[in-house]
Amino acid sequence: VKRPKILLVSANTETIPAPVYPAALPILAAAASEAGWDSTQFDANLHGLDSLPESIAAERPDAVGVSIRNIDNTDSTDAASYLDSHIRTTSLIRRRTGAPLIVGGSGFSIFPDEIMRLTGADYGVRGAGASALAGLLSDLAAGIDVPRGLIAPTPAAAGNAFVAPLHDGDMVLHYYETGGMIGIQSKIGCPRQCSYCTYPLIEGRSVVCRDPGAIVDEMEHLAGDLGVRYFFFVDSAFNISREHEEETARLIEKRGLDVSWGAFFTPRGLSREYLHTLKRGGLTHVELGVDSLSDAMLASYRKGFSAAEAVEACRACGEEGVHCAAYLIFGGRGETKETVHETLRAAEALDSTVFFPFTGVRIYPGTRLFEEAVADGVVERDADFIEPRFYFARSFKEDRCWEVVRSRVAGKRNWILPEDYSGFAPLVAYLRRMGRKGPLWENLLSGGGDVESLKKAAEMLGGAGNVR
Ligand code: B12
Repeated sequence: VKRPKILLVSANTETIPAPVYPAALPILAAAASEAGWDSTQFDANLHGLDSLPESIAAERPDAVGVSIRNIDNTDSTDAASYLDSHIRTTSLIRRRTGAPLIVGGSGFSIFPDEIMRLTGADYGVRGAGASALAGLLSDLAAGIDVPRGLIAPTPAAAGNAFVAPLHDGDMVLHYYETGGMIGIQSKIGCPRQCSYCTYPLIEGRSVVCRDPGAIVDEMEHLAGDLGVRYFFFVDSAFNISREHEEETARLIEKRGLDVSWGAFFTPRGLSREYLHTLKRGGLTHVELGVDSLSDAMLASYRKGFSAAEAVEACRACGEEGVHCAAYLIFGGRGETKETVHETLRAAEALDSTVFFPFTGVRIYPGTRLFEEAVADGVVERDADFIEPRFYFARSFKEDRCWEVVRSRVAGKRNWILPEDYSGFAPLVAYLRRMGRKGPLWENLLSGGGDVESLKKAAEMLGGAGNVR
């Protein structure tokens, strides 16, 4: 019997700050396989959207799944929207095949109704997609007339949210070469309360941890068969369930995997002991969602930790010899000249932490910030939020605080402003050509001005890489 086939398309073409492996595709491929379907993975970066018509003609799929990861770049200083490109992709698919069109993804999950309307997709899956896709494909193969629209994830979905991803070797190698890492998932869900954040909308608030054995099996497979030595845990926040994380790290160590990895962390509980255990299991890079080092602002964002805890976490990383980066947001609700200075003062003491400052907070419907922004008269409730809109505290703009930040951090190697990204691109490209893996931001600390001095700096850093 001929098995039905699904073409899985990653529509993402963004390559800044780095090309990001579409971790959804191998998961969806595994889900399709469980439902008795074959799959082919198509990646807009690797294969190019121009060749999508050929792939459709060659594969003659019985269904097409499109993964919509990004809607916009959430950068208020240089806003980009990807929506038109996604709509072009789905219309192209529509013109070339009558097969059911299924959409999903993290970006999709924030604006499911709007994207269903804009793409005219037959089916949409909000949140974790494996079980929902497997269920839908089984029904379609059985000839069941599934009503078009959003598929509500079944309550059982969380329980079997994890399948063993079916990686496409070419795709893994492409992203490992260009982006220096492969994304892997260890848990789904985020119970935290950050006022502006979409993660609970995408993944839900209840946390489901994946079996550590399965996580490490996947790493072992990617390391052994494809030579992947650097991973990024794509969990909303990695340190949510301490025992699970330590068990995973111990297992990596026990199996003797020669791998390094990074992840997003929240400062609370980032003790030296905990970091030490993770480091023994390969942790090299901690990326902290700090947002601010002013207690007033941390309370406004409902971050659930204090400025002192954030500073302590950065120090603990330094003391354990783990690279540490902190993301900051300036200009959110309640930001004033004083709170900006508080953050800058506290950051000054942390010269081995790399800071990535952003301004303004992207307002998403369904978040607490959305309600606050409406109440404050910053936005109209029924405005179109798929177009990026940002919350800026009035006094932040009036007091020209971003200029204050820029002038205070000018010349500091450990501050990377959004406008610096393009300047560092040659150094990053150079380090990648030398085979360096990982996020590389720790090397930016020693970067210089023009391309030549960047290259010299890169040479001085040596080719050994940050891979153990
Ligand atoms: C980890 C992460 C990063 C890391 C990636 C590291 C790496 N090497 O992989 C880094 C820091 C590099 C990063 C960068 C960016 N990110 Co980011 N990132 C995330 C995060 C936390 C997880 C993404 C992930 O990989 N999840 C795991 C995979 C397996 O899940 P998934 O892709 O969602 O797929 C599942 C479901 O969505 C569904 N699904 C997906 N596709 C499909 C398709 C079909 C047909 C079906 C049925 C189901 C389905 O099933 C999958 C399996 O369960 C999300 C937030 C979140 N919690 O989702 C933001 C998120 C995706 N990022 C976002 C953004 C904006 C960016 C940047 C543009 C930010 C910037 N200006 O730098 C860049 C873009 C980079 C790029 N080249 O694309 C936004 C996108 C929303 C938006 N506003 O557009 C998100 C949602 C965060 C947010 N602000 O809300 N990111």
